[in-house]
Amino acid sequence: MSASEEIAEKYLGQIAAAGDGDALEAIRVAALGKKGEISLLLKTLGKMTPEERQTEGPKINGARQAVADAIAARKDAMDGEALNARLATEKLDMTLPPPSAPKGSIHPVSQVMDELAEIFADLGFSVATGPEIEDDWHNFTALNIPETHPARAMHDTFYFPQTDEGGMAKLLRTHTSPVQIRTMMDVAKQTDGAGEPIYLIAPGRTYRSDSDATHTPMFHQVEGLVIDKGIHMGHLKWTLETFLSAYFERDDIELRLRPSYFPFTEPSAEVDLGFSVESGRRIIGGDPRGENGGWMELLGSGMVHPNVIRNCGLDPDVWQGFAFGCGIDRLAMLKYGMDDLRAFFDGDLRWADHYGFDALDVPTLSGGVGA
Ligand code: 2NL
Repeated sequence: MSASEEIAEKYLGQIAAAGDGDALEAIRVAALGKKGEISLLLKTLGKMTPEERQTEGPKINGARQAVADAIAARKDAMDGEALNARLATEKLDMTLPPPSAPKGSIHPVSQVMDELAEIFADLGFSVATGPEIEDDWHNFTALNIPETHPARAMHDTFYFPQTDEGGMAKLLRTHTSPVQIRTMMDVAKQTDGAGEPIYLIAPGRTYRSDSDATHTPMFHQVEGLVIDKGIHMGHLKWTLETFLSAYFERDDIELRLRPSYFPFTEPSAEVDLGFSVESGRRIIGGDPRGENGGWMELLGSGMVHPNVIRNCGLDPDVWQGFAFGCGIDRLAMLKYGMDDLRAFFDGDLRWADHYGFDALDVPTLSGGVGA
């Protein structure tokens, strides 16, 4: 037996006897490592005569290959044994709960929209929706907004480059009022101008070319509209008080109406909500005239302008009504305590987890949390 064959024989014996992966690795280093016995033997080939190399080369290389193959085979066998051992001893406990899967949550804006729909449903209002891409007529003209009004300016409203077939400017609605305009026009059409009572809220996405800490280019608005006979400001104030008491879950809500101006209402009123401080925290309700109490502006409202009722094909001498508009994002911030409007639209899951509502455990006004 040549020297290389003897060396190979020795290592093959050790490999067969190796008890674990560490022992096998030690054998590999001793034989095939940088300073391993077989590696050193390979280096001697360089100093041999061509004849010697021709006979010794294949032997030494053969030894190297045989040891390398044996190590690989032994390693495979060890892995197989380890797997068999695990399969024989380990058990799956099928009664353990599964790992939790990522779960979505209800966005606070959607939650507030649901709450609004529920509160106003109790007052006999239905929910109306309409297109977000509107035209000049439904968004401005029908609402008695003059051609020269600043809200129509390019820098306040997102206009589309093309007009519609009739040459009318197309835009992203700046409020949900066009939904009410469409509803009133439909009612006028269906009743041949005779009209019938309308009680609705129109929640949805609205757009204005505006962006800072308190304004995002897309925001959510809810508008309310009542059209009936003999409607007056008293109905408006009672409706808003009833709505806000239910929404903020307080029976001591106070409202302050301040004279204002909107082209689509006359008279118009800005509505302030009274707040006070309870145990160091600012809360809606309580005594706004007390220490640290005050008023915060919440919504705009008024009696629907006769021109608007007429523009929709109804007779303002027969039908009167009130309307109001309010930011939903702001309503959510006040009730659930968020401080930065921009976070509403960042899509950060950590924020949603913190403020969002469990999809399977949504608080409802009728049932409460966990109902
Ligand atoms: C505000 C003011 C308001 C309305 C919206 C309205 C709609 C029709 C007719 C008359 Cl179809 N009025 N909507 C009325 C008063 C105020 O919103 O400050 N919103 C955030």
